[in-house]
Amino acid sequence: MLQDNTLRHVQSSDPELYSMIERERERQRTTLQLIASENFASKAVMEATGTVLTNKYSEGYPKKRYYGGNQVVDDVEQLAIDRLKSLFSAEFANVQPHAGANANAAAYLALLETGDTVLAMRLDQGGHLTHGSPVNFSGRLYNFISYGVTSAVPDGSGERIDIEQIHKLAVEHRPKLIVIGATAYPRVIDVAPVREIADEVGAMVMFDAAHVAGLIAGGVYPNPLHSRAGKGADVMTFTTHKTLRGPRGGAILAGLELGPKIDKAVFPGLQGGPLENTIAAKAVAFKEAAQPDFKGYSRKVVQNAQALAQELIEQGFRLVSGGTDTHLILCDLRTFDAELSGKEAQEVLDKAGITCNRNQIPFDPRSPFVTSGLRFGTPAMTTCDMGVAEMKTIGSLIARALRFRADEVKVESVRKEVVELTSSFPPPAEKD
Ligand code: DSN
Repeated sequence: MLQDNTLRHVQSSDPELYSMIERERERQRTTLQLIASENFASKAVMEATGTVLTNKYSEGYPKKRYYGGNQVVDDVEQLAIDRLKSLFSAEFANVQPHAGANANAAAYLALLETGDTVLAMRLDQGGHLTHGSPVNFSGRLYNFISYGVTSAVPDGSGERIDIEQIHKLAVEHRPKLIVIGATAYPRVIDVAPVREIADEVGAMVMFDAAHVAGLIAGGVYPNPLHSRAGKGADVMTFTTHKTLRGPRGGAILAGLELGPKIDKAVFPGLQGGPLENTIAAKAVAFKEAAQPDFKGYSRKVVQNAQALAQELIEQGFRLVSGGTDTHLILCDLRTFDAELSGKEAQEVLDKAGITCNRNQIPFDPRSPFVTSGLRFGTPAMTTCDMGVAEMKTIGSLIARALRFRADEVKVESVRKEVVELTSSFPPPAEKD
């Protein structure tokens, strides 16, 4: 059953905006959401986001606020902090960052001085803007040196993070910080060899777990704070809305000794008043992620990604690194059709109701705006209860739409099948 109209006040006071929200709701329930960084938050998460907590100013931290009236808000934020520490077995947590980029900015502010040297992954090989891009604050304020992945090899064992290169660059540049973690890297990243390199050169390690935080909570990805080989990352930053399935936002985890520096960097260093309604929704999401069924969900996310990967390979696509062990697939379009760019493929798939994003592949000859790749992810459709059979269907629909992209009737027939498929797998907010 579809949800009741819970937006009746928006509908009566602002019909123009209401119709836009309804159009987006329609889009989300009638198209396939395959953007690797998206998910469907639960009704409880969405309800908490829309509560009276949005009315409160609470600069500072629990029991150390700059405004009165924060007795209840203190309890809410402390609950979120405690649940988060328990979820990741961490000594310290800050739940205030408004986004992943803010979490990274705060971590840099806590750990670095302007001009310090940092090693991080190249954006065009899977990193993130905040990992030192020259158009981002990170690249302007700090001296980032980039590492990448190894070359592709036919058996799929290439395109892995180049640990030898990290070692060489670390010895040469003596960074203060090594950042690991990525936004377009399909394989598990082992923190142990990076920790070893960092210890050799006296650097700290930050793991950007924006994409994989939910997989870590769900037990299908190693916790970077606790490397099996000994000490893990010093700091872990992440977003709460991707695989973790919470509200849009960020968070930071660390050992106790870095806690005060990180708190100071988030506030007053970077942000003003925290969004306590969002922090309440984070608390809901952390509780949900601690339930046994979240482990099953996380396992399915990876199984589904592997099933979709297999189907795409069978349809003639090359996958970066030969496949995936996470929620994410990076697809090289050139073996399927050398003329087809990521930009065109994304536009065709949009028409077919299949939402994904174009992405550069390692050593991409095309620009970041055009690209030779597409990135797919399974967190959102797994939340809708899709399984391996649906992933096979989706892989063949992707191939059909792209193969027959010049034929509008054929693309439209894929669109109709997508509507049919999604009607049996509604997002959680559309259910009872
Ligand atoms: N926008 C995120 C992603 O799609 O991976 C990164 O910030």
